[in-house]
Amino acid sequence: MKSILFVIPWKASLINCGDIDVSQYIERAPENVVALATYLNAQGARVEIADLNRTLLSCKGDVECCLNLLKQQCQRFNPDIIGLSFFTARFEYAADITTYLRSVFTDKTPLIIAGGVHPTLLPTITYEYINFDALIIGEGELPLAAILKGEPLNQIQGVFLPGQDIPTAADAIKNLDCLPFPNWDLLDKNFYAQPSYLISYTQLNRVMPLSFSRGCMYRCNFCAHSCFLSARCHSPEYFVEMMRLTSKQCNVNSFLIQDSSVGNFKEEWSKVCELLISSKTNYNWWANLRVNQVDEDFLRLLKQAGCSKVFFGFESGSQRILEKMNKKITTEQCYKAAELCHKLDVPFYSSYIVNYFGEEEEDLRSTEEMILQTCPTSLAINKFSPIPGSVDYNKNEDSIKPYLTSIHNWTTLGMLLSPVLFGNMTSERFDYWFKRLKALKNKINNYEDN
Ligand code: B12
Ligand code: SF4
Repeated sequence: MKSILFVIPWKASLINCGDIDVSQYIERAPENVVALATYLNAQGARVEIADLNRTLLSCKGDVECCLNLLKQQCQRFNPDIIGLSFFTARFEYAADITTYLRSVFTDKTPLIIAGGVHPTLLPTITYEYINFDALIIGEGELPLAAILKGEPLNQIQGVFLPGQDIPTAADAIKNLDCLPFPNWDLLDKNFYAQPSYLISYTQLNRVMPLSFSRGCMYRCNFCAHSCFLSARCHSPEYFVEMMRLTSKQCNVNSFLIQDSSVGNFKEEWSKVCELLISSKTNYNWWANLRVNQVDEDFLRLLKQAGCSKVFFGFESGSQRILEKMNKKITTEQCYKAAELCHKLDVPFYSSYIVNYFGEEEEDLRSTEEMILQTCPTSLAINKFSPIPGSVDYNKNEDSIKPYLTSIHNWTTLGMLLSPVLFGNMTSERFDYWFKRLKALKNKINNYEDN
């Protein structure tokens, strides 16, 4: 079987970061690439990960030093295939890294391919900017296994070659339990497990991310849901064993459950909770939950099973805006979810989007009111950007395109930093409201830190 080196491009904020407080910078461990690497390794492939976030931090933000270390890893490991994994926010850095890799190999260049959210969503645009040998559309496990076994690229489902017209997605793994448990030794697990504000938002525990399910059955207009294939979950028994093994391997008792919402598979997640309670684990965990899936019994069960914080996407205090977003929740459900959290003493984080299409000052006033009345434990205020993979991007592609004149602008869009105002107010009034809500956020989050 052939060998593969996965490359994870760095994130923008690490460039030239210098000597920094690492706890402010560590993000979640890249569970997706570890899952892929573990799977291929179990099939007999030689696998390594070049985690350039980790490397760039150890180089104190010096990109040249980071690329040099990547070169040394390539020379030592000598892979047949190099596979980059990236979402839109790292498109630009994937281009820089690929150009560098092509200059490093003077004799036999490995096959340089890419997968992940951005190549899946925008394969043709990816080829316009980056000279990849192949792109993988959708979940990487099955096509990568076929490539590593030496099957011809043009016969593998999910492989999109330069010059081809229509990409087809790879088959999704139907039974997630057939995947091996993640081998965290494939990256610097101690680096990722160390306490970080970016992961926990406040509680500083050693923590690792884990996913019980993949995909989402909702279709909110602002979300890049078209990168998901069907929604599936592990069996509760498999997942609790995955927690146990990860806890042992990484010396953590805290987990961040990455699922879109643990209420998407409510019955199965309830069983996970029951297993955690009956096996008397002392794990604590945080998870996303949609407000339309909250009820008192479920929340009580989550708490009893170790849930120490719930993440809600309230998105807006205005029902009109929630409907425009196709969020399929009501403001009443948001208030009710917050009330239940206070009643059962479950800390919660609520996240809002501002600058949405047609937003009026009145809508922002309702958002402010919701924040004040629901008293979240922590708060996020995000400016809306039509992100690739979302309905909002697809519907507005023509008006967004003129702005996308360089790969750097794609990065900005991918980081949700579009400079365009989508609401119905002047930029002065929007700035006024944005500052006002941000100040509220700082007050709430600081209060929690103390
Ligand atoms: C975890 C996560 C993160 C982590 C990343 C952790 C890490 N170290 O990599 C963190 C917290 C850092 C993060 C940050 C952001 N994220 Co995020 N994140 C996710 C999340 C919730 C889960 C990703 C995951 O593990 N999925 C499960 C695995 C199985 O799926 P996967 O990642 O797609 O991987 C499969 C395939 O894509 C493929 N594949 C992946 N890599 C490769 C490589 C090769 C070579 C091949 C062949 C195949 C392949 O195989 C994998 C296994 O089947 C997704 C939503 C989601 N549910 O996917 C959003 C998501 C990826 N994030 C998104 C966004 C927008 C962001 C932010 C911009 C948010 C923000 N407001 O700042 C930032 C950007 C940060 C930055 N500056 O770089 C969007 C991306 C949209 C887009 N067009 O890029 C998503 C899709 C959320 C959404 N629904 O809108 N995120
Ligand atoms: S925002 Fe959440 S609930 Fe809505 S489609 Fe995306 S992942 Fe699903």
